[in-house]
Amino acid sequence: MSAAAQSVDSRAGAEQDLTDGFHLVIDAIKLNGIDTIYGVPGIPITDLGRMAQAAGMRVISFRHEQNAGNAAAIAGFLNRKPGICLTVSAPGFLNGLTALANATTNCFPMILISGSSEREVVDLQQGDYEEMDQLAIAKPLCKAAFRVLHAGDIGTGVARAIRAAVSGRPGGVYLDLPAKLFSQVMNADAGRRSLVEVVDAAPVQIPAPAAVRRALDLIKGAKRPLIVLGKGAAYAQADDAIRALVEKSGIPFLPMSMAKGLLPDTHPQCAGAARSLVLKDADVVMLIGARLNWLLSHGKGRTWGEPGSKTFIQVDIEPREMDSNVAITAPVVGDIGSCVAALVEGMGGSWPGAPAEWTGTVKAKREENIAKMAPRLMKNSAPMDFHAALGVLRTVVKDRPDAILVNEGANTLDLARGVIDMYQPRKRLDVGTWGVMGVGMGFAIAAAIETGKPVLAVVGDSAFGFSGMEVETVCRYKLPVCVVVFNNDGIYRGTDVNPTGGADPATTVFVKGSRYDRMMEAFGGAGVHATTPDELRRAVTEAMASGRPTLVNAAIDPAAGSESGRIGNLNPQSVLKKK
Ligand SMILES: Cc1ncc(C[n+]2csc(CCOP(=O)(O)OP(=O)(O)O)c2C)c(N)n1
Ligand SMILES: [Mg+2]
Repeated sequence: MSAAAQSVDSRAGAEQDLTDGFHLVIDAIKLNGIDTIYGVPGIPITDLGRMAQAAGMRVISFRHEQNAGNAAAIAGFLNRKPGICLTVSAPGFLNGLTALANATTNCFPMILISGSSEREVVDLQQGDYEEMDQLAIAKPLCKAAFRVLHAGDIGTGVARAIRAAVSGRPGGVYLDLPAKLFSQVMNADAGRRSLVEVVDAAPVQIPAPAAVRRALDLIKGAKRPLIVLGKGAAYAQADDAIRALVEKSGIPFLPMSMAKGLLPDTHPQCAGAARSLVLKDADVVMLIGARLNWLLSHGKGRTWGEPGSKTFIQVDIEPREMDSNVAITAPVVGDIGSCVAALVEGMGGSWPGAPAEWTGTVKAKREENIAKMAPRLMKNSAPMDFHAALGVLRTVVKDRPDAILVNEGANTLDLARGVIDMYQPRKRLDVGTWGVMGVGMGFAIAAAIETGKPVLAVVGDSAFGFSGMEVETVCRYKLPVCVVVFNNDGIYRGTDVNPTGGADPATTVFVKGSRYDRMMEAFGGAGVHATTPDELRRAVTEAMASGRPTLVNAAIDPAAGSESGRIGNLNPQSVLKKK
């Protein structure tokens, strides 16, 4: 305890003149407009959660910290405000850490607040209850990490965490609050004055006019221009400016997974269904809030056609993103909203549209691919394959464009991404940059809490297993979440066999014919076992209309999936296996 706090403590008078660490943490968070905490209770933060609830915050208790962390992360993405995850020390902290690292990788603003043990004991490694040097462990996995030792510094700690999470490229922040901090007492007035209301937490960053002109000159000279919209463009909430840029330029656009819906997938300029063609043949590519990571084959290789055939423009808030994989000819550094607005303004009143020959080619390819897929989506077969089941969900989302779609799995993810059209921004939440399993229920719960809209979670049976216990949380908070488990008896498919012929099942298969629907029933929600597209349609339509927690066990042909969905090529191959 600081000397100042101690002296206040010793002359402690009427109780109402005092505050403590518990209340200062809550006051600091509330002062900054954050009204929800996702977490798991326990020593030393049980009372913090109770007091936060008593103070009018929503405190959503999960069954595992990783799911609470994923909820906080996606709340951050949806709101452009850091989502907060609250955990206990050591094991709870570590459980939350995967979500914090995933948030940082995906540029979602979140703050993981963990209680921690006695500094003096931890640092001498004397074996405290849940002993761990959490700050040191968190540091390399997040954007910034802070520890607060004195109650009077809580306001500063929370302010720094908020700024670090949302300014520049957003990311995860760790805030370490040792147990002793919570009961530290100080004068209430001084406490109030110590809090910081963060002004302009994510300041705009205006791009240099020369950078904007350089980019526009490239676009003007392009024969086959392409705009790639990334998750950063969705995060920016600059939807009108982005639409203006796309429509004024007439350039085909390709949305990355979580940018789907920024403009509707049915927009005449959407090149989603002609992805291979546009990546291969475009000559000038403008990336907006999209990184040239593995998801875009690093901007090179076969996907991108002839070597040297591309010129890149990149719009990003992070200057160091430029040239990370290939040379960026026209970097435009600034926040997406400011950059896109500057580009639109720079185009003036008489911008020539994209060359008609190119837009015509893209349109023809797109229509050809959509027509090819159509019959597969209408098959009324049992057992269902992925396309038959997804054809149903595609119409459900079309009827409820305001609903939020959460998606994870391998085939379940890759095929849903292609089949289910999105119509509104930030309605598709998925495994993101890491392709991580286990985000499903955390994302679904936060999406329901933060938006009040119905949520449709389309998840593989393996993916679901990583966070499935949270269906209890869905039921407890009575959330409008409909989970559809694509149950193909395993990871990628359910038909693998143990090569030895032994009694153990193959490594990728689960209990055959499992009834995940009964998990939801166990907690009072609705469970439906659907074996045909018609049964699936009925169940999901009813769930979306009623808002009742529902789990549909969609029985998918165990033979239907392919290894690793669409990214089987990333599996290393054994030379020996091929002998
Ligand atoms: C945390 C984590 N662990 C493991 C993996 C590897 N992995 C990728 S997809 C997947 C599950 C795929 O099976 P399922 O969800 O049933 O989808 P399906 O292809 O069967 O539709 C796994 C375990 C991962 N991506 N993330
Ligand atoms: Mg599966």
